[in-house]
Amino acid sequence: MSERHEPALVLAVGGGLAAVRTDAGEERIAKFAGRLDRRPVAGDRVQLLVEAEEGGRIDVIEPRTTELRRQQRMRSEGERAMKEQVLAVNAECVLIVASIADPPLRRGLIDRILVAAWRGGMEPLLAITKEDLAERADEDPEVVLADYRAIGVDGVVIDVRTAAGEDAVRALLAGRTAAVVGHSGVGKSTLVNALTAGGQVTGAIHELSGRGRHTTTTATWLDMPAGGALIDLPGIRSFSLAGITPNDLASAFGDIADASAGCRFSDCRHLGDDGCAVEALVEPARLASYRKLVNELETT
Ligand SMILES: Nc1nc2c(ncn2[C@@H]2O[C@H](COP(=O)(O)OP(=O)(O)OP(=O)(O)O)[C@@H](O)[C@H]2O)c(=O)[nH]1
Ligand SMILES: [Mg+2]
Ligand SMILES: [Zn+2]
Repeated sequence: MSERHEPALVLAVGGGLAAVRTDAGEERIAKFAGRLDRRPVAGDRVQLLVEAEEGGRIDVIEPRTTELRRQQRMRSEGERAMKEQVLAVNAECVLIVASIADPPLRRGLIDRILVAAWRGGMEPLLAITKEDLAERADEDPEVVLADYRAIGVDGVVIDVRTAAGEDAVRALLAGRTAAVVGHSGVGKSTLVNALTAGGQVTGAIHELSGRGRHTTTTATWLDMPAGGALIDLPGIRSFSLAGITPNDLASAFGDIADASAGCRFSDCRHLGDDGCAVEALVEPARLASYRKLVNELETT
């Protein structure tokens, strides 16, 4: 069999190898060419050198349309050392998944992912899961949804075990590609499996990700039967904002930006400043999220 290059999509990466699918529909486990200047990520379009019956080598990574990135603190290298991690690429949206309970909903985490999505040029969407556990929760899921809708983030409240929830998320995604992000155990994979009919987990992915019932360890691309795709990501505990400017933050809080028109001083930071109009106009939980993030920006 002669050597040839074929365009392909990266489905999952693990252990220095990638599960890829060629545009001809063939799945292969690929090595990385030594000269690659970055690591392939789920969602990457690549040129695959097909050299044998099986396998292949990723020789070229095509330019990316979007990147979802976060900063990671490197414990081994001291408190201040940060490393950038690319979680998923070429997604059009970021589906933020948060359960209303078990684990409890954390607005701070949602807000940070929002900022990262906007910054990376993706539309953030919100799915609040485990509606069936709402009585145990501190917050009303519909109120959470309304607060985010007020800043232009579309979302749904779902019980992942009902078809109604699946339909609502499908409508939200409208056939697009979304990176699915959130804390561990919120139900990302459960939702992804429902939307991709579960049957998409094929041999190559299985080999690399060991994908099954348990916690997700590798970003994994899965097609939705009616169009679009989901990139199921491992759960994240924290989402550092290092490298994000106050301007990035302002665009993530359009409601605060609007309300600030009434502040006495144009450089008002809305942190209890004299003549601040924001406190009276913005929902307290939103303002608290904003203040927490400003604080964090100033300490990283
Ligand atoms: N009660 C209830 N449980 C759910 C719902 N959705 C998912 N779960 C359960 O929540 C647990 C975690 O679900 P996963 O889908 O593995 O969560 P995940 O977000 O993919 O977790 P990581 O891969 O670790 O990030 C499983 O036991 C699911 O059965 C829901 O709507 N209601
Ligand atoms: Mg998972
Ligand atoms: Zn103000």
